[in-house]
Amino acid sequence: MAFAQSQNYSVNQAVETFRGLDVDDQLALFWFIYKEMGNSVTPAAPAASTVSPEIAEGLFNQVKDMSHEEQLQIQRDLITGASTQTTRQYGSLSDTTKLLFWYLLAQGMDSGTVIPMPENYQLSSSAQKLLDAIKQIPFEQQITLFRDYVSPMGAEPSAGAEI
Ligand code: 45D
Repeated sequence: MAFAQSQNYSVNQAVETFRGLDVDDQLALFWFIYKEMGNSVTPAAPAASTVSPEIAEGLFNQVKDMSHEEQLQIQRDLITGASTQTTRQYGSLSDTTKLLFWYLLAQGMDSGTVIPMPENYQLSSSAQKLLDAIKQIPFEQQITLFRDYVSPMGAEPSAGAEI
């Protein structure tokens, strides 16, 4: 389909397609994106003024200490928008801090503190197509895409209550 080759590739369209995938397929695709990005993220970091590393790390440290099953459940809950203490805390972060949190999770998978991808996991063909398309868009637009993708995840902190 022209989607992947299109010069006028739309970030919004990609985000919509991403969200339309099965929850597990979204997680797997996000993981493969992380693997593709390699070390290109670190240089972008100083550009950010709206990121709170301590807050992202605080939430990540909570998740790191949970069982693998709970870690996976939390990531699925973030995508589906289920309301739990963790997803409400996530919902109170700035968009860039949310992105940093996901980045820390992926690094945790690399270092063994977060549940790893099953071996030989096969992306669905629609997820694979989207991955191929995302690889072709410029880095700045990729960042916008990922930020738009993670921004509405999680749940609203409830008013007047503890998070
Ligand atoms: O058993 O300006 C499956 C900052 C199947 C700095 C599974 C930045 C079943 C400021 C569900 C697949 C660094 C924030 C298991 C910029 C099964 C700034 C598990 C940029 C186990 C620009 C799947 C940040 C799992 C960027 C657990 C660009 C999958 C960050 C988990 C990009 C996947 C972050 C995860 C990315 C993917 C993070 C955690 C791409 C994370 C991806």
